Amino acid sequence: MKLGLFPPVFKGRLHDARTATSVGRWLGVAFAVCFVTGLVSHFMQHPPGWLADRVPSRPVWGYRLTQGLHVASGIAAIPLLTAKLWTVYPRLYEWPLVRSVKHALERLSVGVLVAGAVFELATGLLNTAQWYPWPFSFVPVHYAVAWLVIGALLLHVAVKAPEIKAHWGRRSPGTLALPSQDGPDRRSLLAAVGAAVGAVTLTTVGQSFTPLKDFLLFAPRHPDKGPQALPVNRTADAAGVGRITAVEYRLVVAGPHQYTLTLDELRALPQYEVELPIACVEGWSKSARWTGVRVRDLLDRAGAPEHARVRVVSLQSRGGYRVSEMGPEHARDPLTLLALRLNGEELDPDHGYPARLIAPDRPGVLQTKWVGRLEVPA
Ligand SMILES: Nc1nc2c(c(=O)[nH]1)N[C@H]1C(S)=C(S)[C@@H](COP(=O)(O)O)O[C@H]1N2
Ligand SMILES: [Mo]
Repeated sequence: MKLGLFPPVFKGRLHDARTATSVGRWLGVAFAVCFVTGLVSHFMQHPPGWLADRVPSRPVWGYRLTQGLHVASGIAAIPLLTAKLWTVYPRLYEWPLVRSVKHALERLSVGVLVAGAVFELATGLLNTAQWYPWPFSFVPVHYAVAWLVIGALLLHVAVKAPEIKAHWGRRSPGTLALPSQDGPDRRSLLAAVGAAVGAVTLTTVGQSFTPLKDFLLFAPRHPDKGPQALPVNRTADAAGVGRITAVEYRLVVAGPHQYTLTLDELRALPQYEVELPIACVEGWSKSARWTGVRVRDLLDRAGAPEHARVRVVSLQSRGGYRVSEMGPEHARDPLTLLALRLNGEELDPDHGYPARLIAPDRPGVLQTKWVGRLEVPA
């Protein structure tokens, strides 16, 4: 390329619409899965009023599946997006920069799409590593930009519909004769991208899909590492919860008939055992055996109405996760426990000793540890 010549000439092949379509449709699938599972996660954590009393507690593995898919599809999208950007980057040098108002808007929407997509994948990936090196609050920003990306993506697909249609099938139509010698190269590129997706998936998905845990390479948390073979997101020390002793511990159940229980009294109530996962929003999940008292039994004794919502309050004095709320589906579920034991032992302090909430189909962040109060509106 001669100096000063603009725009540059791209002699490399595969920077064409057919390659862009081939990679783009898989990227589209990854984004669609990621967006829908992200919405599920958002609404389970922050249900709007009309949903708050209806958040389902079944299937028990529901959130584990959707959040596992959310993180896996986001990670798979990284090599796909990289390949897609490589395919189309010569368009950056398109000249003239803008040909019409429509063209300007189209380029602008692609700019929003690329910037938003890179932002979502980067912040999401760092979130799975529990690393928040930015000044804004992750959840609302990640959520808002997701809408921006999906909007720009739908617009992009609509604008490109004719080209996508022309290149979707196995063979390109005669009207768009492409150099046929590109076929093998394109297949090699797609095979390489497929291999990259397979590799990043295989080496990370074991953090939530435990049968593949032996292949874990890059995942920040291994499902077997942690006290009582269960990972910990925030330790008792990190949460500022001092050692809580059995003697001083009290559980307050505040409802129409408020009462207080000591740990011995809690242990003397009927105990149930359930097998339920902790499914962390940050991408890991692991099933465990929990033993404790049914929350619904505790609520009945306080005279709580059947449809009451419940606030679960931790002894942790500050931090975003010290309180969680639960609608009747979860509060009345026979599997929802105030757990005292984990895998046959007393809870480790890092798992919420002496008592923590465990409920089916619920984001890990809402499985409150070091529970000191259950509150129902009087
Ligand atoms: N009080 C309190 N409960 C909490 C948290 C917390 O920081 N404080 N972290 C939550 C998060 S993000 C997760 S994933 C689970 C993890 O439970 P574990 O440490 O027992 O595996 O606890 C939840 N319960
Ligand atoms: Mo979490």
